[in-house]
Amino acid sequence: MAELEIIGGPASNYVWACRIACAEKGVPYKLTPARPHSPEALAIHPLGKVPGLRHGDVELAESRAIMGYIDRVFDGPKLIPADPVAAARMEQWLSIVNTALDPVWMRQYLAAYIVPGTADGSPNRARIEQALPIMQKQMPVMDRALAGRDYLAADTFTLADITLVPILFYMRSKPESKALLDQHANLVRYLERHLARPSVHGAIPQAPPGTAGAVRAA
Ligand SMILES: N[C@@H](CCC(=O)N[C@@H](CS)C(=O)NCC(=O)O)C(=O)O
Repeated sequence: MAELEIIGGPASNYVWACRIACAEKGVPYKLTPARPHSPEALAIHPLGKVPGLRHGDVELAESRAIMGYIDRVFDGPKLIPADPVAAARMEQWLSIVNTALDPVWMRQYLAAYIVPGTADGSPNRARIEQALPIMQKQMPVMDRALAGRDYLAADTFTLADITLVPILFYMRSKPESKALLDQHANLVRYLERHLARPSVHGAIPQAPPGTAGAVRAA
């Protein structure tokens, strides 16, 4: 079978998620670091985002599509539950992570530190202060969802967990989000548990997004 290639810098939470999916399935892959909007990213993603996937003649963009493909094409543990109700719950939580959490926690809050757009390069306090009240409402929701549970959506590690864990990891890296996270014991326990998973641990980013190291090979 053709070699699978993941395109995107290893610091991207979504690139990391696709790498976790590969590792869970035991699929070897080549990582081709690339920045968003680089020719490599634009060659696959219509909007120039990362990650992208290449596998023989198949080219795919968007982490959900990429991870779904990996899950269906390769043997190994199912990352999308076979049970329709569990699969639907997984989609529900994955959608919440992708459409509600990532835009605020990563694109707004974390980005205010790493691509602040301020004249002197200091963190963009206005964007941080805008994000925090939303995060203060969302974090308890996620914490309650994990009460007494090891996984977000099913009895097994699914695409919902694979997508959430990298985002939670980044929330530990900045002061306000770390303080907020530390108030949510279920989220902290969940993050610690899954960071120790070999598939997750093996691809922990060595450099923050937006830095030169973020696109060097891991
Ligand atoms: N919905 C996309 C989101 C991917 C995404 O936001 N990637 C970021 C890097 S983590 C990116 O390429 N950002 C550049 C941009 O939005 O223009 C997915 O699930 O793959």
